[in-house]
Amino acid sequence: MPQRVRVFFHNHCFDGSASAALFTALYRHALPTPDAIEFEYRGLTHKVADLFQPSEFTGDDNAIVDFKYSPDPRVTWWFDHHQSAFLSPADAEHFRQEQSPQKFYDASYGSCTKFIADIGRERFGFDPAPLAELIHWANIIDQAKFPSARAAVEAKEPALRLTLAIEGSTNPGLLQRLIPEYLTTPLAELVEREYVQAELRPLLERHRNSVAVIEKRITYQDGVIAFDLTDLDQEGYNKFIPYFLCPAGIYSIGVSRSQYRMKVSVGSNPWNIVPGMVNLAQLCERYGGGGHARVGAISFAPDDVAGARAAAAEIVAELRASLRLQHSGHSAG
Ligand SMILES: [Mn+2]
Repeated sequence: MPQRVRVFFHNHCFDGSASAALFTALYRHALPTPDAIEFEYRGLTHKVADLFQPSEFTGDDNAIVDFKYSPDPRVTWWFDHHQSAFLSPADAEHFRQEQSPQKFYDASYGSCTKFIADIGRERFGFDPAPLAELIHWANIIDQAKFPSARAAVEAKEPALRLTLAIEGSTNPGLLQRLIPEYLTTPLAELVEREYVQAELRPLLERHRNSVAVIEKRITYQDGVIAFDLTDLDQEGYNKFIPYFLCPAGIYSIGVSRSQYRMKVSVGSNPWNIVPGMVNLAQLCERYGGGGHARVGAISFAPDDVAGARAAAAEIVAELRASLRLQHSGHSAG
């Protein structure tokens, strides 16, 4: 009877899929068996409740990679690097108590793929060198460490094309094919395969269209980029587009519409950091939103275009004023 291994991974994520591939290679190395091993890949998505369907843990081994911890005893392997890896303090305690030699957590890693590679080498004598390309790109993509906004938006590198397909595709068959092929095929060759190109063509067209639309709408003044897409269906545009179109921009504020909300996105240009940047999480919290220091967002009801626009206008004015203060040397520090 073949050994059945179920690998649960962070869906729609390059690092999640690369982690599933690294784990597959590590498992084959760590548990060599004369029997065939069948790997099954299941993508997991963040949502409000019921992250895991316990009925899904049906493998002889069940592994979770690049995703939250589950205390379910049927889960036999776990790797994660997210800040918020545990759904509850009880889960964190469960992980500490169990001290499993097959469950690993380190939030200092930029990608779970690199984490699995390093643990594999240190603990299991696994050689990740043949997968160096995959590890390299997972590390860049998961930390958004692109050399420029142009590189991020033009997505010419095979790994960035694959990311566009992985993040945008709704076809679960895509990653079920890609993950095992990562182990045998260079990314430049993978991206040219017809099943990848079929996903990529419409997504690339949508991506180019959103660059063109944002270019028409964009205004720039005093370091701040602003645009309004509330009359369009432009959900999920690439967040680096404003800085590609306007590299001098320090902050960008976009108002856009999705099925469930009006959204004000407040971001800063990773390639144009200035001293004394405003904390965007705190700024967004004042409007009931949140985020990180460098990028935040605020949600409004789907019909509250006026509220979203008013908040965006206030934020644009406040951020412009903060930069003018700095220029005139009266920074409050
Ligand atoms: Mn990750």
